[in-house]
Amino acid sequence: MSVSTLQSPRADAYVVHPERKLALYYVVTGLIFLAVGVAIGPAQALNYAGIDVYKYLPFLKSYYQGLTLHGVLNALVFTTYFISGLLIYLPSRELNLRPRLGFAWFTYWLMNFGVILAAIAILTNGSSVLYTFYPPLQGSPLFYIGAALLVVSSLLVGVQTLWLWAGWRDKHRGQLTPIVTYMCCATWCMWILASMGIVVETVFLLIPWSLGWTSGVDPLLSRTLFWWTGHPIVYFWLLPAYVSWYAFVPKQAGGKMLSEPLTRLTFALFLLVSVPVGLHHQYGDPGISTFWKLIQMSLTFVVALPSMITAFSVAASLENAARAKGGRGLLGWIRVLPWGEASFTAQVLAMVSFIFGGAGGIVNASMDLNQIIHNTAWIPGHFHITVGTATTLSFFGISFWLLPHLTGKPLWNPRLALWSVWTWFVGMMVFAVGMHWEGLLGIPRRAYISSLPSTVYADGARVPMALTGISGMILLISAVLYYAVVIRTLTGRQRDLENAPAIPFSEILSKATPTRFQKLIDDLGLLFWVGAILVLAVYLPSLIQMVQNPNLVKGWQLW
Ligand code: HAS
Ligand code: CU
Repeated sequence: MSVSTLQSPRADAYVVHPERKLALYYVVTGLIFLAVGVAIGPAQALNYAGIDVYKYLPFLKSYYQGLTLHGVLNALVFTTYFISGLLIYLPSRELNLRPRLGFAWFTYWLMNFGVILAAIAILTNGSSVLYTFYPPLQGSPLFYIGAALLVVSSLLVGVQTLWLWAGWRDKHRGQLTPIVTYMCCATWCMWILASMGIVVETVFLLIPWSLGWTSGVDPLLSRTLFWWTGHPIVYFWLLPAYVSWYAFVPKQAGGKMLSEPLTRLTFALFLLVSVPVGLHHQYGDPGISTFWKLIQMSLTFVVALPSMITAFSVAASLENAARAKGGRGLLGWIRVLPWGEASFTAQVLAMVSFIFGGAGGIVNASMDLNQIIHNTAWIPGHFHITVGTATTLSFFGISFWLLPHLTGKPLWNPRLALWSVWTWFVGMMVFAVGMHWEGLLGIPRRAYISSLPSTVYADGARVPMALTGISGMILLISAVLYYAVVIRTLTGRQRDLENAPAIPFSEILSKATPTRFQKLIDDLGLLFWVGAILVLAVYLPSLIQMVQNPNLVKGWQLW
């Protein structure tokens, strides 16, 4: 693969940087899918308030069709587009190298094709299998082919980014990879290792099964392969937000990234230990030995460490910025941070939500506590303050500078943008309180409870149910505000690419030097293989046992 170096003095214009357009298409397409997914959200929240609005939504055949659309579009589709655009664009700008555009656009259209197939399958009510698509629920082949294409095209974006990096390394032997590129490439390497489970599951088990080529499928084997990917996918969603928290938010706060070596160590740890932990989603599954569940539980606690490092180092970089501006006191410095800036505020509120999301994650990971909350409303409570806020609100914050940067059009109504950010944060926090609480009262997740008489589930749950319903309304308002800002920004007439906001790369307080250790963790290929060996070591014993004791079932369509 050849890469061309860009030397023009007009380094910021469209002609010189056609990859801007690519990133813009990815990001905007992702936001369009999110708009549809988010629009269904209030109906989900009202369900958990005991109010059934599904009967008024004639285009949805069931609660489960709505929930499938909501989960697939928000958690799988929006994230993959946004991340693909961002994580190929940032390294290409930092390294000043252009990706192969023909191939890059092919990948974009392949992703669209996959999503359209899956969308047809869901919209025609052929695949209300929810975003985890556990067998024996059986969707249409289009759904699984579409999902596989979505994953494969994201992998192709990753490979293109790694090619760019390899091209840079060839010309800069002995140097450490620039930090943003390092973070992006580590994320892509992690995703390549992570996605193997779902690729094997869809290609070898689910597609042949849904086409009727095999007599049945083993639910346990499929679920295990799913969670091989299903846990680390959460870091595929989180790490791009971390890229911004480490590399851009300090600059937006008026400060610097604290420590480059620590940042690199964090991402190296994620590459090593994100994947071999998926069994913490299967503590309740029979047929997997407790020994391997405990090993993966322990590794789950290890993978929380780089997030704890992140909490301290990002907070320190904010404190540093605030004190340089005259902030005083134990916590008084927080006041002088730029709370008037929507992009900054979105991301810091996303961080605050993640303090609670992360704490809940530790509860989930503890095998004994997990028994109390597994499959209850607690779980959606957990993931709306992780992927729904830590990730999504960070992406909103990023979009507030990225869209003007990519289009040359100024952000429309920054005040409204700020309102959208606060309402999203408040809405999600209230939702999380309501759902965690409902979960503790034993209300199951993914249940059409509003169709039942309230005496079945609502005793003692009135307050959390009310909170959940209210949060859905707050989030609806927030989404309207956010999309008003996005649409008016994109349709604005004024365009000045040359003076568009630059990518807010932060300066670094403590830079990494090419010591032996730093060179070692700069070798992402080596870390990838060490990570792969660890994954195989903790998964193969369970997988081999499942393959040797197949328990095939035919498909069910319960909707
Ligand atoms: Fe999770 C279930 C465990 C993180 C998403 N998780 C889910 C599901 C989703 C999800 C979608 O062990 C549901 C899947 C399904 O449908 O069944 N999760 C964890 C653990 C972590 C964790 C240990 N989860 C995430 C992230 C997600 C996510 C991130 C999305 C992006 N999760 C579980 C488990 C289950 C689970 C079990 C299965 C439960 C079951 O029974 O089904 C850890 O990675 C968390 C570590 C995080 C921290 C917090 C660090 C805090 C930071 C913020 C700092 C704040 C600052 C602000 C700097 C230790 C970095 C300062 C403020 C100023 C004002 C200055
Ligand atoms: Cu997990």
